[in-house]
Amino acid sequence: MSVPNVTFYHAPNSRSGGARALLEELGVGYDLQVLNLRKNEQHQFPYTTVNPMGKVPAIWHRGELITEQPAVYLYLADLYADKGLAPRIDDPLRGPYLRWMVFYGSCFEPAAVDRALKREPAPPSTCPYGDWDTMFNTLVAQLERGPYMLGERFTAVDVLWGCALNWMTMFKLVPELPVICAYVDRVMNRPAMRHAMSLDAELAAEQAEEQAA
Ligand SMILES: N[C@@H](CCC(=O)N[C@@H](CS)C(=O)NCC(=O)O)C(=O)O
Repeated sequence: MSVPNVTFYHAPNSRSGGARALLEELGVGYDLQVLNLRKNEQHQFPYTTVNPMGKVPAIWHRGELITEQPAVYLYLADLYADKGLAPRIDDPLRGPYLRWMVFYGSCFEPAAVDRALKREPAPPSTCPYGDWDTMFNTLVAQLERGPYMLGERFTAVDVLWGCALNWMTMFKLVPELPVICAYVDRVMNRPAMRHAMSLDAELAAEQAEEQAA
């Protein structure tokens, strides 16, 4: 059954880059709507009527809004299930797939932000990620099983983590452990990922030129 294209709201050099990379990995059509974050378009009409949070990535599809990176990735990979980037519900890998998608948003990002801002986290028993070392060591142990997050199988969760760890290591927000660097290289050097990154660089250059004009 053919589905209508998703409308994808994107800004270059932002968290929506990974969602675009997933669309490229899936090899599907999408209607691209570009926002210029430097012009604050995300907090102005008409985008405020699309996503009142003023954040990207966002998707509109079949009259509904999808936001938050793990939800966007889960939605797209399931929407195009025939592309094989999401373990199905009867696959034993479905559980770990969901776990690592959600771990990203509910443990890793809050921990990385607290750490980057040198903020005192909540006590481990109430903190959503426990403490940095436990969270980070849990992530590293999973990556060490490799070559991908779920083992031999490349899935949408690798697009999320590959892109995130690429940024985080670049900005020294996460230690550049050999296992992390090797994982990032493995994911980011896939042809579709490289293509998505070059599309993003083009968009960023266009926006920079516009700004300078
Ligand atoms: N919880 C959101 C966070 C998205 C987010 O923070 N996006 C940033 C781009 S990296 C953004 O849109 N910032 C624009 C702003 O807040 O003004 C998600 O996981 O998708």
